[in-house]
Amino acid sequence: MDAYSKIVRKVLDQGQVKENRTGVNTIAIAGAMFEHDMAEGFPLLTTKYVPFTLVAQELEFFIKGITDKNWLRDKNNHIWDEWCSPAKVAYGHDDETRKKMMDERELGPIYGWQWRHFGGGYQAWDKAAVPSGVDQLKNLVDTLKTNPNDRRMIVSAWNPVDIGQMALPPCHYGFQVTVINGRLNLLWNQRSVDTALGLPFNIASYGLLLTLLALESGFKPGTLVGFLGDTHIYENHVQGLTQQLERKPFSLPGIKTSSFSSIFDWQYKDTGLTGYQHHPAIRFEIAV
Ligand code: THF
Repeated sequence: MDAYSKIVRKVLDQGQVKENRTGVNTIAIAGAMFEHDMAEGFPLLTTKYVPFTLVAQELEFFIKGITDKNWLRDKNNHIWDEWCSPAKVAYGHDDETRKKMMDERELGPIYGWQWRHFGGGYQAWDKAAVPSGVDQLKNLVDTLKTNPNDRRMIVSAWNPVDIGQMALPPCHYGFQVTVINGRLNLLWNQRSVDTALGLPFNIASYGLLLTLLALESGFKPGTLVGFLGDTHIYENHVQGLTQQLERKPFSLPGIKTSSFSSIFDWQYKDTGLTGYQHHPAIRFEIAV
């Protein structure tokens, strides 16, 4: 069984019912680890259709440090839409921040901001403000090229000072890169794991980031590891996942990037899949 299906199986078998802020109960386990050798293919699920373009667009949005969700919407990508409706933005924000987020369609200092401007005093609605802070991604890329044995190649999206201004505190809150025997590995940490809807995207997203970092540095793609915290299945997702587990996986697709010059100039259009065979999509309702 593939690594994703094993996690699904484990949550279904061992999960305990848990209430949470969304009002839809989950079954949850204390934690899990996802591990995949990139030499075996690109880790996109084949037991259902996963829209890779949406994943790649979101990754470009993070890499560029963009926090205006209209950048995604303009590309017909709606995965962050829920996080700018009045009811949802109300969650954890003061009146002024909420109004600004609504007016400006801002998600706040989420992933991309922290990757590129950590600690830089977020004021996205002040168009004159020049972003500052620590460019963690640039530092990581520089270290990969100059001192790849380093064990401090870490990017953190978890910034307690900024959490109150974020549309949603980061689920995957940090990642590390290591180089061992000429292979580049990426390990990510995730506090909360929506197994049906989010996890397939998270796996593909970090698999793509690993691939891009390998291209950037010249190392071979190595192992992708996810350390997963509260790993859960929403009760209204159980039936779809049970059906999905009955499907026989196809062999994994490949991934191909054209005209790569730098991860910082990379665009989602530059990367495509080769030979993506998959079962039909499964509709899962998103809990917000
Ligand atoms: N909130 C919840 N409850 N789960 C999450 O996984 C999640 N994310 C991001 C922010 N909040 C979250 C948003 N990521 C889809 C996929 C990823 C998302 C949000 C939505 C989604 O609906 N995927 C559909 C396809 C959508 C389409 O084709 O337009 C799917 O079937 O996969 C954690 O990263």
